[in-house]
Formats: sequence, structure tokens, C-alpha cells
Amino acid sequence: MRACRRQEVPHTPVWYMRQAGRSLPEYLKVREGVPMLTACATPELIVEITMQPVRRYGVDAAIFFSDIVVPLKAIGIDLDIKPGVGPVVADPIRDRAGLGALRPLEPGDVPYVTEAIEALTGELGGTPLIGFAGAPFTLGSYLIEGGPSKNHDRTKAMMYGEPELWHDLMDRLAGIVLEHLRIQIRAGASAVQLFDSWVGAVAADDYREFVLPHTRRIFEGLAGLGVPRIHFGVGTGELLGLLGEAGADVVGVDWRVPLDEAARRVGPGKALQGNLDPAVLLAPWEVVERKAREVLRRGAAAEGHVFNLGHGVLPSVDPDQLKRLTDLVHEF
Ligand code: 1CP
Repeated sequence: MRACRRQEVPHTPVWYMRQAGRSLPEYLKVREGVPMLTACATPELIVEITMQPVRRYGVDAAIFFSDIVVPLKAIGIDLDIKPGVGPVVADPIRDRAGLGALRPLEPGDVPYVTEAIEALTGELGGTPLIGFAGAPFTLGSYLIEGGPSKNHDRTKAMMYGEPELWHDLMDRLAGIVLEHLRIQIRAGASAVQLFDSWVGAVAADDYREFVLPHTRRIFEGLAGLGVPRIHFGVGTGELLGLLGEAGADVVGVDWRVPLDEAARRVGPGKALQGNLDPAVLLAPWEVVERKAREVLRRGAAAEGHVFNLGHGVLPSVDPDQLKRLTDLVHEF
């Protein structure tokens, strides 16, 4: 929390995107026979899975166990998370009639989120809990494409070809996302992260026109609630300044841009989060150590630094590597 606010810290704090999940044997065990979206709607499982990496690694923050599509499922969108694939939408939204499926989110739609967060704040003691949501562009991509996509073709076709429909879709999603983040903050989340994982597919000028107004609305709607706002995307080296401009307190950086250069691109008044290449953890420890020290050295150029990977933990990573990495960051 202090690093997010660009205050002095006793050591660089660290947590990992996807710190909960398939790299952990204890996760695989509790998930046996339980579909992903069932787990995301079961408070006892949410609490247990959120706590697992905190217990094992001693990280400085927990991230709420859920998925970016949970609020969409909660308002009645017919979707599932298929093992080995990701979110799959039964009726993709590709025209104005499709927009009707996106009604506003209400707290009563996600009682299990509120219940789990309230339980977690007790279990976690002083360890902050990070709430999160997917950003309108990334959620929109799943809704328009109908599932994971490499090039986001149909998404961009709507963005460029039907700008009015695009903005209406983004507007509805922004309202849902903002309410979902507010629900998490009201229940006790100490910080929030907006995942715009796939927005790196968009050029800066197009980001400014088609995405920024909607992400800005979300961050402005959270101003004054007293929680740090983190904004993350993959392949966003050319967008780092804009991710900050959208209103985040902390800009997440993937591994492609070193943190000292990222600090220049983002400008003053922001903290940074990142940015070890997740694949480095598959190399021998000596390599992990060298690369992690380099991230920490360059991160010192930022006004605040939260250590993380540049994207999520890969399922094949040995948890012992992450434990050692956590200790290294704390001792640095
Ligand atoms: O059965 C399983 O274990 C499914 C794997 C899995 C997990 C563990 C999925 C499916 N989601 C999650 C949890 C999850 N998703 C978290 C949990 C907490 C943590 O970080 O420890 C978070 C924050 C997310 C967010 C999420 N879901 C994002 C944004 C973050 C990112 O990785 O960029 C995205 C893009 C998704 C969609 C999604 N859900 C699941 C998968 C495999 C995917 C990606 C599919 C694709 O490549 O498009």
C-alpha cells in the first residue's frame, strides 16, 4: 500500500499475478471436480484459494480469487470457462440487439464476492487484498469474439467500422466494471487492479479515441474511495503514458520495457508494478536471481515499485522458485 502511494517502504513489496492457480498443488487439489465458475461462486473456496499463495510464499498482498468474466456471468451472459481454453461466450455480441444482454450489475448479483471478501479481510490480518476487474476492451474482446482471440479481428472491426455501437458497448461494460470494483472496495478490498490484458493490440491514437474515455470513467468513479488503483496490460509499451493518464495510481508493466524506461514513459506522480518475464522462472535459480536483481535495480528509478511478474505465473513454474524469489525481493 505504501509503495502504491509512493511512500517510503522497508522493502520492495511483492505479489504475483496468478499467484493462485495451476502452479500450486494445493490449488489443483481443492479444484478437483469443481468447475472454475463454480469455484468463483463459492465463498469457502474463494477464501481458501486466495489464502494459499499468501501462506506458501509470504507475499505482501493477496489477489481475490475470481475471473474477469464473473460479473458478466452474474448479469446472465451465457458463458463458461473451458479448461485449457479460457472464457467461451455462447452468444457473442456483434450487433445493437446483442447489447441488450448487458444490463447494469447490482450488489445482489454477486453476493459470494461480498461474502468472501468480508471473510478474507479477517483471515488476512494486515495483508492487503487486491480486488480486480477486466477492463472494457478486454472484456469486450471475449464478448465479441466469443472466446480467446489472437488478433481481436472482430473486435477491431466493430471498433473501426461501427464506432457508435463500440462506444455504447464500452459504456455498458464500464458501468458494470465500475460497480464490480466498488462492490469489492465496499466489502473490504484495499486496492484494485484493472486488467486490460489485451489492449496492447491497439495503437496509441486508437487507444485515446476508443478506449481511454471508458477506462478514465472507471478510474474517476473510484477516486475518493481511498484505494490505490492499478492499471495493467500486456504488450502496452507504447501505451504506458496513456494507461497512467487514464487515472491509475500504479501502472503495471510487462517484461518488454525495463522499469527505468517505463518510469520515463509514465512520467511523474505514478508508481510502477512489474516486471520479471514469467518464463524466467523456468530457468535455473542463478538466472532468476540475476534477472530479478536487475528488475529491482531498475525499479528504483520509479517513485514507487511493487515487484511482480510481467504477466501471470505460468502453470509449469515450480512453486519453490517463487518462494525463493519472494525472499530475494524482501532481502534486496
Ligand atoms: O481451471 C483453472 O484453473 C482455470 C485457469 C484460470 C484461473 C486460475 C482462469 C481461466 N482464470 C483463473 C483465475 C484468475 N483469472 C485470476 C485469479 C487470481 C490470481 O491472479 O491469482 C485472475 C486475476 C484472472 C484474470 C483474468 N482472466 C484475466 C486477466 C489477467 C491475465 O492473465 O491477463 C484474463 C485475460 C482472464 C481470462 C481467462 N480466464 C481463464 C483463462 C485461461 C483466461 C485467459 C484465456 C485467454 O488466453 O484468452
